[in-house]
Amino acid sequence: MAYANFETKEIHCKILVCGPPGAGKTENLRSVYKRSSVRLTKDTIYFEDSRFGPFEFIPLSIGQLRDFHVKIHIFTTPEHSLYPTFNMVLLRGIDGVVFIADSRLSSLQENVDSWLQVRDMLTMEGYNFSALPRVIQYNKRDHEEALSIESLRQELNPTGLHDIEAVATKHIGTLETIHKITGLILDEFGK
Ligand SMILES: Nc1nc2c(ncn2[C@@H]2O[C@H](COP(=O)(O)OP(=O)(O)OP(=O)(O)O)[C@@H](O)[C@H]2O)c(=O)[nH]1
Ligand SMILES: [Mg+2]
Repeated sequence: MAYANFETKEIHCKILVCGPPGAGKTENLRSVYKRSSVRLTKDTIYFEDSRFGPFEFIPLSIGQLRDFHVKIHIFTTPEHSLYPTFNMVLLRGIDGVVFIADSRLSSLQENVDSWLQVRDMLTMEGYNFSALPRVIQYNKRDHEEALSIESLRQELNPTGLHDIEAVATKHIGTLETIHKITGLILDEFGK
């Protein structure tokens, strides 16, 4: 749950970035980190070895909401993690979910399966999935094999969630995705 610290004037949100293997989760984090101006770590984070640990994580400052600083914690975890208990801990207190879909025709089934897995996993963790802020990103729009947005929407987004096109390798749509999910989380928080 997003929370406000009235002493430090900060709002913290936790965002899960998920999607099938190879869809571009790490590439998204790398791009968001590169494009964001306000960083919360002293040292540069390197994503060169995506297998450096059981999860990848970046903390960012995203801006102001009234007189509060909004800080977001974005993380992604490998689909078939060897650390189930660890994953369970990571999945606590999520405020919003970004699903990175691979736009290629050959990945369609994997996208569908992965999205269902995310829903089941979070439901098992006690979330009301349909009430959780969610954004779908159609990545790899530059790929010659990319399906039309209409087809992807039909398969992955029949209920009309917020969605966005991206080419993570060219930094297109990456930070916009994070802004979108953060906006949805803050709307909820405001209620
Ligand atoms: N053409 C193209 N390639 C992309 C794009 N985004 C990511 N890739 C490439 O797709 C491959 C997989 O990207 P990753 O970011 O490692 O995917 P991932 O979702 O982190 O994969 P796992 O960690 O294995 O689950 C890499 O070679 C990326 O450079 C894109 O928008 N367009
Ligand atoms: Mg990765």
